[in-house]
Amino acid sequence: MKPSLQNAEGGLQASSPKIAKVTIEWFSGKMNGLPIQESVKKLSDLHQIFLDEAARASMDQDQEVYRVRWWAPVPPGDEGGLFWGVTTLNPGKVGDEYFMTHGHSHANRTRAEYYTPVSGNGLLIRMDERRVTWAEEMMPGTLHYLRGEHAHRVVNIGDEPLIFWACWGSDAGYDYGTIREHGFGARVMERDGLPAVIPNE
Ligand code: S6P
Ligand code: ZN
Repeated sequence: MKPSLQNAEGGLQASSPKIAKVTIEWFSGKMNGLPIQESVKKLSDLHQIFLDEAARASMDQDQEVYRVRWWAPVPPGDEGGLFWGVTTLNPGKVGDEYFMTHGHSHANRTRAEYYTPVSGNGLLIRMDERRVTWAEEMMPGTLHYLRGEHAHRVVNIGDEPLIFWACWGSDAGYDYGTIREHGFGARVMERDGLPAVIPNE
């Protein structure tokens, strides 16, 4: 017998389903409903991030590299909350280096995160606090648990946009400065037509 959603008076019970304010379209990375926030990173925002800065400076500065859309149901910094978002990272290269996110650590190194791609092909670059750096393949269906103390960056090594969902703590915060200053221990460059993870001397 199906559970009834109606109480004895014919009204809906207090626990009856409510329509969600936010819905997602899993494979396209679309988020519907308010309040969704958005950040767009163009080549102009990524100076000194790629190895060949002269190549980056010579490209169209308005070219979009990636876009992040996220739902912040609680304010940033709220202890114990969760954010849910999606990154769409376009294909492309600066010189021989594949398009990638800026990369960051969480300001609060105890706050972890999940990534899961739904479209495209990429590499997740992770670096621990001793600067030991490694890459994990990202493709639809892979699931990545990012320890709070690991810096993380995503590289698109395919020909299509790389779309991945993420869930992270509202009190994780961002430390971009360390990556901007010291970078990761490796870069992903095209060598003989294939992606190669190359130590960053
Ligand atoms: C947040 C999470 C992602 C990134 C996004 C862009 O903790 O890791 O939403 O913010 O992929 O990368 P970045 O390095 O520019 O923040
Ligand atoms: Zn993160």
